[in-house]
Order: sequence, then structure tokens, then C-alpha cells
Amino acid sequence: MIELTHEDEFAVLTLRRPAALNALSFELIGEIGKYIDVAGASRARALIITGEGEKAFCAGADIKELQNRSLAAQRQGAELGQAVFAKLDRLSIPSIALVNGYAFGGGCELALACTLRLALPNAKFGLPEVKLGLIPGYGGTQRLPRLVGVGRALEMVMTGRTVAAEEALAMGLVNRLVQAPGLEAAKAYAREFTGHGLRALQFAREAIQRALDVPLHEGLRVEADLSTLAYRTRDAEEGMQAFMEKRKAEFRDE
Ligand code: DAK
Repeated sequence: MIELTHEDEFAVLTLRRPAALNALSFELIGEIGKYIDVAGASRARALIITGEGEKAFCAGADIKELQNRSLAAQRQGAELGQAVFAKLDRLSIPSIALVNGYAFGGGCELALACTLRLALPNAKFGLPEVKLGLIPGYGGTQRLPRLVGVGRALEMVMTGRTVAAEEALAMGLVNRLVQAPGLEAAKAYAREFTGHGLRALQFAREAIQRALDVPLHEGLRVEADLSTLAYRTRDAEEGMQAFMEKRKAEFRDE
């Protein structure tokens, strides 16, 4: 149902349930959680998440499984999905969703929980839960407005409409379009930042994430704290020294 491989400096998590368009059963969500831990503990400098096949990144929660559940089980399911996606959001290495085809419902929410998103030309995004009488349950109502603004998020969630790759790019839902399937474009994109020290990347991500949660004066304090912490790393010493010596910095993530 899922596979974690390591290629070069990357961990690659592939959803492998193509007969159901990689739909997220609760078992699959649990597996994603486990493999996120494995990727985080590995030597990988970034995690790429994609779906098997040409048709779907992930068609969302497994609708067959959602029927006839008790409210308690449903609540537990929401908390499981939210916890796993929050873990992804806070992972110590950056993550990239490589969206190949449908990213609907929970699949779109999985992409939203990644640090960055790439889309192939056939990518299609949507939060169609209202069409099932539901609303997003794995973080979509919270992460989508933070990424694209309240107006666009309201429109996507209230209409449940499909957003194609070009529009997703224009609204900031994805960072970049990639033309060819396969991992090469995603790796090349990731290499724009994986050469930097992981500590600096982590502090920067944390500061930016906090910007969305707290008032400006508190956010500025967080930035002051984290930028001071970054300054205390060996990588910062090395980065500034390398600049002075007109050479490329050799970061060690220390
Ligand atoms: N779940 C289960 N099976 C799915 C699926 C899904 N989400 N999406 C597709 N499949 C299955 C189809 O049933 C079909 O299986 P067979 O009939 O062959 O056995 C196979 O994948 C191929 O799909 P189609 O034949 O439909 O393929 P098409 O190309 O015709 O259409 C499609 C592709 C993506 C447009 C279509 O499959 C589709 O509309 N899929 C459903 C999209 C969707 O509505 N996703 C779920 C959104 S809701 C929660 C609260 C809320 C939620 C979760 C939890 N808690 C409080 C716990 C909501 C989450 C959601 O994600």
C-alpha cells in the first residue's frame, strides 16, 4: 500500500493503492505516519511524497470505509489523520508533494501538509467533501486558507470544485509545475535548498509557520529567538567564514 525508498539524498514515499486511486484507508494513514518517522530518522535531506500510477496522487479518504461508523470512531479517525499530517508538517526535514493526477479531499490535505508542492500538468486539486455531505477532516479547513487566503479557500471548500494545475499555481496552492513524470524534476527542485544546513532550514520553517499562528509582536519574538539559535550553530560560523574566504560553505547540519 505504501513504499519508502531512498534515492540519493532523498526519502521517497509512494502511495501504492492504484486500484482505489491511492485512497486513504485508515490503515494507510497509519502507515504514512510510521514511514514519516522512518524518513525523519534517516539521513535523507528531504522527503518526496507521490502516488503510484499516472492517474492519482491520492483520491482522498476511502469513502467505502467512512460509511456506517460511530461518531466516536469518526472523531478518532479525524484525530488520527490530523495527527499524522501534523507530524508531516513538523518533520525535521522539508517535504515535497509531487502531485501526479487527482489530489482530492484527504489527498489534497496530504499535499497541503507538505512543506512545498509540485504539480504535473495533469494534477487536479479539490476539497469535494461537501458533495458527500461532509467537510474536510484532515486539516484542509486550516491549512488551505493559510496558503491561498480565506476567499479562495472558502470558494474551493464550498463549491468542491476541481482546480487544475495552472490555476493551482496561480493561486499559490502549488509552488511550481513540472513537465515530466518521474522524480528527476522534484529532485532538481529540492536541490535548490537541500544543500543548505538542515538546522537553518528547520528554524526558518518553524519561524514562518509560527507567523500564521501568533500576533506580529509574538512572531517577531519567535524570529529573534530562532535567528539567535541559528547564529549559534556551527553551520552559521562556517557560512559566514566561507563568504569571507570567497568559497562555497560546507554545512554539516550542526
Ligand atoms: N475512496 C474509495 N475508493 C475510491 C476513491 C475514494 N476516495 N476514489 C476512487 N476510488 C475507487 C473507485 O471506487 C474505483 O473503484 P472500483 O469501482 O474500480 O472498484 C476506482 O477507485 C477508480 O475510480 P473511478 O472509476 O471513479 O475513476 P474515474 O477516473 O472515473 O474518476 C475520480 C476519478 C477521482 C474523479 C473519482 O474516483 C472520484 O470522484 N473519487 C472520489 C473523490 C472524493 O470524493 N474523495 C473523497 C473526498 S472526502 C473525516 C472527515 C472527512 C473526511 C475524512 C475523514 N473524519 C471526521 C474522520 C473526508 C475526506 C475526504 O477525502
